[in-house]
Amino acid sequence: MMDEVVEEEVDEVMEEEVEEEVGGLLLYHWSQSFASQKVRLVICEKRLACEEREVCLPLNEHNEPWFMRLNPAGEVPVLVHGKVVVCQADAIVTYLEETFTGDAVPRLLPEAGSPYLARVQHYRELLDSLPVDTYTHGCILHPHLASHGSLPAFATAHIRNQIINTDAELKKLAREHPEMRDLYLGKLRRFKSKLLEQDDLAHVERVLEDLDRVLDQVETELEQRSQESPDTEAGGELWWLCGPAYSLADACLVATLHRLSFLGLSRRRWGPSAQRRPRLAAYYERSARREAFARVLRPADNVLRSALMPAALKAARRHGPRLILRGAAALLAGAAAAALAVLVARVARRRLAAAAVVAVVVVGNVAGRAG
Ligand SMILES: N[C@@H](CCC(=O)N[C@@H](CS)C(=O)NCC(=O)O)C(=O)O
Repeated sequence: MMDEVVEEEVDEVMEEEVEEEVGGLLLYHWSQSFASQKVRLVICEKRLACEEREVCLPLNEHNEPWFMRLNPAGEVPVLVHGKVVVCQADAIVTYLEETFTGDAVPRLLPEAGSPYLARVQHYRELLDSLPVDTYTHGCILHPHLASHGSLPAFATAHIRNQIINTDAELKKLAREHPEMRDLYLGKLRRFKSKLLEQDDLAHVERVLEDLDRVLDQVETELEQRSQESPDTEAGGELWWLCGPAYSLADACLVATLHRLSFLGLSRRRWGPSAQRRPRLAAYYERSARREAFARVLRPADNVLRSALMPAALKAARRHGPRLILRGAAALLAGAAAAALAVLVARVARRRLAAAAVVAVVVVGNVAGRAG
């Protein structure tokens, strides 16, 4: 794995973009990317001002050379803070926690020595160990695994096609950018081995069983919290996964639960229809009322963005230049035609005038001769 925090001169391609951001935070992300969502939840919970730029995964923008130069793995999210570039969601979150420590910035990691620290770290690691891409792509490749996803069928089909086309896309990029050939071919190898797993139904089912075991552990932990919480009697259950304060572990858990719900994997796992894990159901409901959830995970256009926007952008990108060229050609042709018409008219006018003069002279001569 590459260095996660790169503290060096960012290369020339980025120079312009970074310069205007010195002192500020800039996050390259994709709204439907799980790793990006986790980081954005943390940024929002910490109330940090951060400019965001979308890197459209369905349009393969993450594989474009400018982005690969920023993160050679070609993955979102990437955080740029002045001249510091941080890749990997977990490293970004740790960087933010260690860098922004003012009194006005909520802490999401308990202080060293706090009895809650080990618990938060345990759940961060446990939740991060779940291979989200396996069950996300697993549900897209084996739709029967999910019961009620938010992705419409055409979007699922679109993503499936994109997964299938990745192989050809990466090979094409490797041919077109020989200086980055090894990066693209390395990515292709990683992609193929992941795809083999995602395509293997038994493997995806095993991953879902692991997920269930983690959710059971979370349910037990939440049960413990509700017994510790002084407000349980009043129906408050104000504590979070690891203690009284919302933590990085909560951001991981909330993003995971949202992803399961988005994919259609939640109804069998918690809530009234599942009739199991009531603590988890209550926890998710309460989490969904947080501002960060509304800002990051609930934008009504999320599905549209992931499914329709890329197609529209692609069409604009593919046909846009042609349309602009056609428009420009039409304008040029029109201008040329107009100029030609004026010229012809002028010449014609001169010719007409000349012809008229000749005619007058001739007529005059004839008349003179006749007179
Ligand atoms: N380990 C990385 C994983 C990031 C990751 O897998 N990002 C996905 C989106 S959630 C991505 O960019 N996928 C595009 C690709 O791999 O081509 C992290 O935690 O940041």
